[in-house]
Amino acid sequence: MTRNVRVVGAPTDYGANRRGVDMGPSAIRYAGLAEELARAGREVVDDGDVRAPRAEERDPEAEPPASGRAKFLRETREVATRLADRVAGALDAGELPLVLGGDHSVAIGSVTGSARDAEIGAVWFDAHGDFNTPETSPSGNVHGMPLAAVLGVGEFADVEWANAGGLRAENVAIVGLRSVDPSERPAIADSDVTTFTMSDVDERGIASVADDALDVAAAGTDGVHVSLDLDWLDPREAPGVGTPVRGGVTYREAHAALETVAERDRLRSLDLVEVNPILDERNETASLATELAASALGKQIL
Ligand code: 5AB
Ligand code: MN
Ligand code: MN
Ligand code: MN
Repeated sequence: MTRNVRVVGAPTDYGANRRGVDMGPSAIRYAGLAEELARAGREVVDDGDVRAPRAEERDPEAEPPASGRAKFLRETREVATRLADRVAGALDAGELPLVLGGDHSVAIGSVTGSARDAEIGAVWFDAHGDFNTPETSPSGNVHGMPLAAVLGVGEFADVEWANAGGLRAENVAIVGLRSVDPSERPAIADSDVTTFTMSDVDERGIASVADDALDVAAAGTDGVHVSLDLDWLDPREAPGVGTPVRGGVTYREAHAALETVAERDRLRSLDLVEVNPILDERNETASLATELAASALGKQIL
């Protein structure tokens, strides 16, 4: 199944409350995304960016919304709903949507779009759990909440635009976890998501962990959404991220995991998020993102 790829940028930093990650889509394109995906044998159409509200256009009087301690939830909603329509449209056209973040709050849009007319699973490659809610979040930043949001955890139960109807927690696997907030931990433990920590990667090897994660996401579903937060990798490999955590996967482990995604051939939609070119060194994190996407989309060495 070699579906054409439709690229959609979501240039927002509201979820991270930190400038720079909004330039991720430009940096990833500039790093040669189209050429790299061509090497994976894919036809690529670039759909441009969804419109993200500019900081200058915000009406400070309109805050805070009924969102407790979540910052910029109104802006996040605007981007997510536009993105969800683009992702669903690409899938309707038989294409594979590739979403360029932006901070990880954009995954609310890609996952809800991908799960609009299908039962899906998700593999979350990330140092973090992204399982906070407005109540548990230590920062108020929505990029620490997208998994809780799409699964309707806690106060997100009533936030319809953020809930992904076609995604069940038992089809979600988080891979590479090494930074979980004390307030976030009980929600992960109480949920049916499957977690593979860096200790699991150490003990079992990435190939076996990635294979199990795909089993979880593929079981009984129509396809798998892969959300790749570049802080999943060790900061030595991926310095251009806003919330780096030491002890991440290596360059080779990352490729091996995404090659497993390609081998299993269940990929439905893909995110590349949290690339911050202001913090990067010579655009190498953006470049790495293009390479990893190519591995997930079937690029072969021989
Ligand atoms: B990312 C933290 N848990 O909620 C929080 O990069 C960090 O999308 C979240 O994984 C990191 O603010 C969010 C401390
Ligand atoms: Mn994340
Ligand atoms: Mn992260
Ligand atoms: Mn297996």
